[in-house]
Amino acid sequence: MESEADIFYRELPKVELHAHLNGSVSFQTIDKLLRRKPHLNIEHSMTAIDRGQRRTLDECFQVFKVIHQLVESEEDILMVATDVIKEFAADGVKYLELRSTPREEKNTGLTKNRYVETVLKSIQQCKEEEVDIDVRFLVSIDRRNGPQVAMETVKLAEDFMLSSDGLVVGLDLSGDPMVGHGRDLIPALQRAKNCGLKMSLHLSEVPSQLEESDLLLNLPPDRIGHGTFLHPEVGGSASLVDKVVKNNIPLELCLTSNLKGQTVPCYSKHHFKYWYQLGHPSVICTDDKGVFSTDLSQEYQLAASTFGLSREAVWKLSQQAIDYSFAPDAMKQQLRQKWVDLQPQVFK
Ligand code: 6MZ
Repeated sequence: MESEADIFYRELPKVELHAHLNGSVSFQTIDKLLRRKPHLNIEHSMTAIDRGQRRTLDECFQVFKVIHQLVESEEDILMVATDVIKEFAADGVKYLELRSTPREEKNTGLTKNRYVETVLKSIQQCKEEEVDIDVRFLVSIDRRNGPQVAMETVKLAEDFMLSSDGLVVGLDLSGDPMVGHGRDLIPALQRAKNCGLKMSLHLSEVPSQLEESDLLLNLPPDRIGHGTFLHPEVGGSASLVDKVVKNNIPLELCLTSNLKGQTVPCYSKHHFKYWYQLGHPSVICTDDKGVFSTDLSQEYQLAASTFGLSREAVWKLSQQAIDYSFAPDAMKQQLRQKWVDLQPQVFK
């Protein structure tokens, strides 16, 4: 049964800015995919990390490979994206920025173009069904695939930014942080910036990436994913922090993901504390709600209980996230109004 606190966090209107599509697939949707593809011999334990379990980040990336085997046709993508959007809406998320890496699948004839079109179709269908959520899309570059694919991905994102009626707003740089070097991706990212794509970059998700983070911060990005090892207390540097602060770059922080992926030792040592105490723009996000068996309400509740945040402080966090989104100004205004309208009900 839901406690009074559970209800508060679910009813709290929320903004999700860091959600990878294939990492967000729920247990229920995985079930439907498994039934479609019994020949793959995949089990639930291979697609999610349960409560209390932890894996190395490397093992987390193996999980994505398994999910990719299950999601390989337009039909799969449409179902997965639609389910994910509706689940976020049911969790009280009013604005969602979904991100995903366009994939080509020889087996099913899927192309990268069709991949993006299919995600956009699911966003449009949810809108037509009046699901209570606004969704925008970020095209992901998987750093593993190198500079040439990164440049192609930027061009793809650029085309869709111009033709998707505002649904594609930007670019994400993600993928296994141990593979490749950000230096090689600078030309592609610079091009993205020049053509007006908003940019969220995974930065310092693992230790010892000071040089790469410094280079990427010079772009500068519009938001940072994780930034776990940027600050000096964990081997980062004052000059990196300085760049983030001077450029006022919001951080997307994902507590459970970092704990389960073992890049932070425990919740109380999560870098949320450092940045929050600094008064720096920080947004609570899920990263991969399916893989890490969580949702955004739980993440807010976890941040509040770990760091002693009052309900008013939690409200402020969720409200400020609107400012850090890549939504157009008119939509930000509508969202702010929604928060005003919902406040009496949430604090009843
Ligand atoms: C870096 C991550 C990630 O794109 O197929 N991804 N990249 N760090 C993380 N922290 C755990 N979690 C997910 O969704 C899955 C892909 O998102 C990226 C990886 O590239 C992964 O393959 P899509 O929808």
